[in-house]
Order: sequence, then structure tokens, then C-alpha cells
Amino acid sequence: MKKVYIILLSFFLFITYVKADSVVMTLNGPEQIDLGDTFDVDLTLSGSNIWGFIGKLTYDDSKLELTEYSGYNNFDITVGTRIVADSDTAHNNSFKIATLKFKAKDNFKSGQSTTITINEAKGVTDSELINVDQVSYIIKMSGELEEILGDVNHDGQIGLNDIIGLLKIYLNNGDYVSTGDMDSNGKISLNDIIQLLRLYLIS
Ligand SMILES: [Ca+2]
Ligand SMILES: [Ca+2]
Repeated sequence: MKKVYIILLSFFLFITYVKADSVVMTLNGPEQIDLGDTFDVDLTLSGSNIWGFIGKLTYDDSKLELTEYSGYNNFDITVGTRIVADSDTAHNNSFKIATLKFKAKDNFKSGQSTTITINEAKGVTDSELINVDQVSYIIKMSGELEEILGDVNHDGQIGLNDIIGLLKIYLNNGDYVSTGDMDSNGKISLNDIIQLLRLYLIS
């Protein structure tokens, strides 16, 4: 009985320990922008005794350009492939560490969405590096998506993923997609896949 109690107590302490040392990251910004807009994305951490942060920043640079960034709450930051932030004081609870300013490029077209991700992230305390769960933030361009024949996955261009997508629809009797109906006969058949393959190979 006593042994069980000790095990339970250790388990409880372990949980408390893990909880106290967890670091959570959030990315916040507008849900939607207009063509050519510039917008801010805030990076906020919550945890205790945090002095620094490192994380890998990923975004589609054909659609977005990182134009500026600045540190907050006494954090000095540098942003390249990785975001590196450090501070000379410890931070607790929830605190913003950086704002990243992005500009939408011409290739970010009406109705499209794109994702900004930070992963491989760690919070730095005075004694350890704490793994931080990945976050993704989706930004949408206002307006209606322009329908392009052959653009099955609606990302604004014709690629291998469209062929694979159409093949899956054909093989699994999936839902009809008008942008995949290459011969406009109201159904998805092998002929549509062949035509899309041709279009992909010549484009
Ligand atoms: Ca596509
Ligand atoms: Ca068809």
C-alpha cells in the first residue's frame, strides 16, 4: 500500500514538473488580407523562467516576403531560416517575443491560402532547452479563387499534386471536381487524367 502511494506521489510530482516547465507558442495575425497587403504576425510564448527561444520558420516565399521583424519585451531577435531570440531577463506567464511583418507578393492570388509554420522550436531557461510544439498560421487572400482548368487542388498552379489528386478521385469514385473535368463531359474519367498529364508536361 505504501509503495503504491509513493508511486502515485512520484507520478504526481512528475506531472507537475512537466507542466511547470512546458512552453507553449502561438502565432497570431489577421485571418484574411487584400491583394498586396502587408500584415503583422505576433509570436507569443507562455511558460516560466524563459530567457530565449529558437525555432525554424517556414513559409512559401513565392507568395510571401518577410519585410521586417522586431523583438518585444526585451528580446533581441534575428530571423533567417531560424528565429533566434534572447533576453537578459527571465520571462513568465504569457509574453510576446516578436512581430514578423510580411508582404503579400503578386503570386499570392485571390482566394488562395498560405501557411506560416514554426517548428523544431525550443524555449531556453537558465538550466535547459524545452521542446515547444509546432504551430502553423494560415493566412487567406480575400476574394474568389480563380478557377484554372487542371488545378484540382486549387493552389493556383498546375502541378504533379493535381494529377495525383485527380487519379485518386478517379480510382476512389471521389467527388466531382470541375477543374479536373478536362474534357467538360460532366464526369471524371481516364481521359481527364491523360489530358491533365499532357497539359502538365507541356506547361
Ligand atoms: Ca494545383
Ligand atoms: Ca471528363
